[in-house]
Amino acid sequence: MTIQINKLLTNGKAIFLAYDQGMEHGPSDFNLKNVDPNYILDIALEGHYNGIILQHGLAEKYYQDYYKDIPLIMKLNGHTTITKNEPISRQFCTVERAMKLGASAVGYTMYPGSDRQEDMMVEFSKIVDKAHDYGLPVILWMYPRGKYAYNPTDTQLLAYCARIAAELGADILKIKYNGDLEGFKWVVKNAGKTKVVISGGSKKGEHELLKKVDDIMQTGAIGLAIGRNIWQHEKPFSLTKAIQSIIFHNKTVDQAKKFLE
Ligand code: FBP
Repeated sequence: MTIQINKLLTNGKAIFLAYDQGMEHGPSDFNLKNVDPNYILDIALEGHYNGIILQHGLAEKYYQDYYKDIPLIMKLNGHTTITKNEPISRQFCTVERAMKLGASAVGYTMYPGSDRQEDMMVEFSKIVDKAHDYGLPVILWMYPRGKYAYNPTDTQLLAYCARIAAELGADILKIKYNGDLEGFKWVVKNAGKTKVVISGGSKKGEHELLKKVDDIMQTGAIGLAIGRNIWQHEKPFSLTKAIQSIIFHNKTVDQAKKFLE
């Protein structure tokens, strides 16, 4: 069956809004405004995001008809920072439940370098098998972590992660940018036909963030899956427009900054 990926893209590029940090990091990421999922969904809708990333509980309670124009990317696994064992992110939402709740894609986090890496590879492969039966695209978060990830930002390791994503059938790979612009082209190359998006990371200054977006768009990545930098910002719509101007309209960092004046 054809994978319905075009719904997630604008001219082959994308910006997704991530909001699974409540589980991944806990409430320390939030304030009184952004703790409310409706605040985030409004940013996604009015900011014309290519998708909103949610866990199934929030999707069920908040992703109502009103928001149906934003494609839902359902995160199928997750972990918390409460326990401190060797990194593993387990599946607790099925592809079927994701579809019932209106998902246009499913997402899964893997920690290459963890003692439990193979468990996640097997679990992920079953998800790909099922999701692709329904034509649902699969996004794979690849975050090197754990006892064998000696240097998680190493370019060759990130390229290895990209290759694993391609070989396991991911349609989109979500990975962290390590700041090595030339080297990262090799990472993207290794992903083959798997499209690459970059995660935002913790909140940074506007110039630093826009420069990062500008850099990653030169590596062959198709865009971003970003969370905290947007919904922790006091002007999320202006910042969204600035980032979109680089991703979709090839604007420079200085031109993009005009949206923030
Ligand atoms: P941010 O842009 O806020 O970094 O979100 C991207 C993301 O991948 C989220 O989907 C996820 O919750 C978080 O980062 C996990 O980050 P980490 O595991 O590095 O703490």
